[in-house]
Amino acid sequence: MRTAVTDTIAAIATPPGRGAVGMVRVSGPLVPRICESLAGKLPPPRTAALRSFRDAAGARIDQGLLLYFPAPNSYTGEDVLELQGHGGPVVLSLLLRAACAAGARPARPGEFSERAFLNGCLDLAQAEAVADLIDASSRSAVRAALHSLQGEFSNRVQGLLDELIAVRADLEAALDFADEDVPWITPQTLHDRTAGLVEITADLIREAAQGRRLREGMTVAIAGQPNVGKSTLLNRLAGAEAAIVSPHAGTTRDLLREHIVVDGLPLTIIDTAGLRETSDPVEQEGVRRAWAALEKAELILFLADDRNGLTETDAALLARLPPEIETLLLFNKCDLSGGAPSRDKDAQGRIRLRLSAAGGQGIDQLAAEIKRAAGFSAADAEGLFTARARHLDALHRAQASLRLARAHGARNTSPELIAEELRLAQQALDEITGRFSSEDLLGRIFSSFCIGK
Ligand SMILES: Nc1nc2c(ncn2[C@@H]2O[C@H](COP(=O)(O)OP(=O)(O)O)[C@@H](O)[C@H]2O)c(=O)[nH]1
Ligand SMILES: [Mg+2]
Repeated sequence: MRTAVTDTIAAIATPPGRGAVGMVRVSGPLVPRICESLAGKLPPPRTAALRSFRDAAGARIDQGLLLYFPAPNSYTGEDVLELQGHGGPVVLSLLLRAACAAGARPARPGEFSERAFLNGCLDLAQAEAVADLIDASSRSAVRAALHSLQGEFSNRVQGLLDELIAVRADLEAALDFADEDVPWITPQTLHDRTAGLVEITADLIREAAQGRRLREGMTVAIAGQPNVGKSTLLNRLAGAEAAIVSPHAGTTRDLLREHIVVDGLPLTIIDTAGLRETSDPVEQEGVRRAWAALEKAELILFLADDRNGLTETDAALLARLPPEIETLLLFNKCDLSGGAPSRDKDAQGRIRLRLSAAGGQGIDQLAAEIKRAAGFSAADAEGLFTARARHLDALHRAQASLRLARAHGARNTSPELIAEELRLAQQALDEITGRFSSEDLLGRIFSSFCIGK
């Protein structure tokens, strides 16, 4: 926690460009002095006052509303001043310059939120949710970011930590008083409680993974031989004529990317050139790019023509796809084959769907499978919170330690080993809320924020 008084920072908090209103925000101990210099004496706390804003030489810059939030009841936990003027870039930069002439310095990106974190107004996961809310690309993402900002994710992590700390305390007590023959915690209880912790962590990981999808989306690549209907499928999913569709094989050469949202899940769909041997150098380059895109995708939609089923060429292409990436087998043009839309699995357990990209039959089922592959269920989208790769990484490390603790317990190994794994699990969880964090991590997180936030 920060104890020393810091310097005073200022920034234009509204986006660059022209707007009806613009805001300069100032935070730190010099707020009273800066207010005096720019806009006269401090107004009553949290009450809007109409003032003239002046530069260091006393010349009027603008007229607008002034708001004062005394510490600690402000966003940063410090004295905060907000000057709401007219939203012109020159007006706002003159105001910022006047604030700096009176003793402030320009804020770094995310520095207001960093101060809020350091002063204990927000934990790290909440501060990150501020940025997520600003960057949210869909309604569900907004709602989830707000849940995280209000502390729902942090509270879940804290609940897990509370139980973990309780187990550690009982175990440490048992270790300290081992000679006194007091049954502080039986091996069975210890095992049951660590097993319980593993379960809670697994639930949290599942929900956090969904929250991460909401924030970061998923990349889905469409692959297959020429003419099977890849571009038609892209257009169908995007609801627009994005890609050229033609009966002429080899039409698509460049990668085409469309950003769409399916029930709140943001997706980047990539249409690729049909995979085949060709002597045309431009098409060859398209095929090379197609393979490169498939390597990087998080889900592959492999299309085949339902009239032919899976041909030998299809099977050979499928065998070349990266095995670690989930692939859905789509049998397209079911309107021509006469087959009804359907879903089943092949011998390797891959999901097979029969559909028509042109007619739209079976597309709902495809959307449902894409959501499933993303670990996304609209059913609990209401209670979702946003999460980041960093959070998932910490949860996975905590889970690995808890599993080891459980395994040690089952094998009756020394309790010291269990205690050590529990300690590591706690340390990983503390990274999420920032109770245990390095300067380096903080720098990385806050530098990705906008200026003035
Ligand atoms: N009848 C029918 N035709 C389709 C369907 N999907 C695509 N096509 C047609 O198949 C041809 C090739 O489609 P296109 O999307 O360009 O295939 P791509 O080469 O895989 O991108 C075009 O004439 C499309 O109109 C479908 O579901 N039903
Ligand atoms: Mg195409």
